[in-house]
Amino acid sequence: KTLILLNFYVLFTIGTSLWHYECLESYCEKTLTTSNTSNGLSLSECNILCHNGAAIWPKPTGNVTVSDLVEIDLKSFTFTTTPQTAITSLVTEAFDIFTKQIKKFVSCKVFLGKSNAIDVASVQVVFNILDQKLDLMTFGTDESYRIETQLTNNSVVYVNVTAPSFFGARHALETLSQLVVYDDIRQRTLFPSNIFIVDGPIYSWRGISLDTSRNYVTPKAIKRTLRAMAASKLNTLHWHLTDTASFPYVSKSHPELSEYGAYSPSKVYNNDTVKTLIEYARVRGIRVVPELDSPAHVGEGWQTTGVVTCFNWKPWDDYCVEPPCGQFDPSQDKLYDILEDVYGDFLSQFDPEVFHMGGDEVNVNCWNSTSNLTKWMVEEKGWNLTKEDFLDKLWPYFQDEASKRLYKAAGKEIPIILWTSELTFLDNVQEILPPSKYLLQVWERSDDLRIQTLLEKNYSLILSNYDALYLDCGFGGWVDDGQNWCSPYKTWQTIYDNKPEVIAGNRTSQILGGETALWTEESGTNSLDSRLWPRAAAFAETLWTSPSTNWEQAQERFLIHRERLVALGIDADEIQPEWCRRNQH
Ligand code: CP6
Repeated sequence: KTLILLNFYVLFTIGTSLWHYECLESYCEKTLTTSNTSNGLSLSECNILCHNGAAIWPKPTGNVTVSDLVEIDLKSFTFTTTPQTAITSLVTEAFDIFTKQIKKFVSCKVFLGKSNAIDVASVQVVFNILDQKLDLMTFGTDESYRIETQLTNNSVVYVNVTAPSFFGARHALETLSQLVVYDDIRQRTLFPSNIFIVDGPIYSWRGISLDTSRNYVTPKAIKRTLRAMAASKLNTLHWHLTDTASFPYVSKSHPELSEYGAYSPSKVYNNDTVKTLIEYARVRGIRVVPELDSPAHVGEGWQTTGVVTCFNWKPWDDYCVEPPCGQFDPSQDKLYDILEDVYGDFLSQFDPEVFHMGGDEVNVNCWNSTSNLTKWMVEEKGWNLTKEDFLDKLWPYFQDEASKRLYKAAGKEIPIILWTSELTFLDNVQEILPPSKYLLQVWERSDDLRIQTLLEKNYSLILSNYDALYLDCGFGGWVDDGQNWCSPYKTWQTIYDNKPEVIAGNRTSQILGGETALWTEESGTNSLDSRLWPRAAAFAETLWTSPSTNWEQAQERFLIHRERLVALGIDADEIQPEWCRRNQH
């Protein structure tokens, strides 16, 4: 009897602790203190502003006033801008995206307490974009904007958007799209006629790193990601295009790389596809930064070139961190000729202001087991076959030769990004990788003291610390021992609270920004949306706003933003029962 009772007790307590669910709290009153309530809003109007109109994601960094809802005609949005300038077509396209987007966003059950008969107003957006030429996101691009409205005799709402660049102006459109409200009890669209918003990002590099080598990701899925990025004001897609497992990029000069290296003739990114994706990104304020990872993380595709060693060697854990193994043989002169060609293909297609050369996870034993390479090291170079000489001499030799060819292909010294590695943690790293020429992307844990050392050595950093920002973890078990290789699942709360200021202390100015990363050993087209979203949007606010508060103060808005992503056709993951949102109104 005691046993049975104990059993019941255990089952009951486990059951309640696992399944007891509390809806996330409303913070309406807190929001309204920053809104102008002079027109005497009723409680249900408060809910509208709180849950829709004032739920801007990411939260603006400057002053926000949003009030005085009027009924508007959703089809009446028009815009004016200085005519016939270089960026007119960009503005037109961005506005087109905006008008389609607001139709998708305005759907929520709301009840407007007051029933004032107000005229149906039209909305006229006036753009004042200071730099009329800038049509590419760069390091220095000012993405700030300012929105001010004027209501003329209840029939036209003028929305003045002032921005230093097109990229700020398009962010203003994202913000405006989040202010449209649909009262689906009286079936009318509402819009705040009194808006004053000053906003701009704290960190300039706000990205997602996407691996399309371990599993192919369809261009359609990448477009969904770009839409979600734009809605969250993320501005950088770091495209980890190739790795040991596959080479899906169709190189103009070396088409054999994808012929041998793609998973199938259809699982490639040809020139047209890449061009379309880059343009799709650009009008949404997103730069695409390509990565050609080497000297490790190469293999499939390079079969006919003879410049890769250790390819698919076994046992793999003697020669690399994950199968299949593969690494460039730096002693091969023709390696650098091929690299120059392929870098040229990437550069002419992507026209990036910075190039990602990867550089992660080199295995010294792979090089040490390659006899023609060790012979060359000893006989031609007079180096020793010690770990020091592999790290201190051979690897820098490769990096030097490869970067010279990159510069040659670019016609200038283009800045380079490298992942942190044993190379970047050498004592004399500044001589090998001058901080004026190299940016480092950190994937170590946020509490790794070597990050401080890099900061002291004056490197500018992009944060992708794996303890918060690696989103690849699925159900595990892709290795034959059944081990789950990805690090544990990161909650959006962990991601939101991953503050660059805490990591960098008084050297925050050296943090360019950060990227959540999606490695695709156990993800790909089918899981892309739910791995990335809404979690990548959590980090978008951390980077844009640099919030002084933690996730608890953001959760209400975050839930609403998740619904916007769903409205944009993104299969963002669920994070609470739908019941909770319905009962907030
Ligand atoms: N592939 C490449 C990977 C990883 C890295 N580079 C990786 C390492 C550790 C974890 C997850 C992914 N799969 N090219 C590291 C930068 Cl936990």
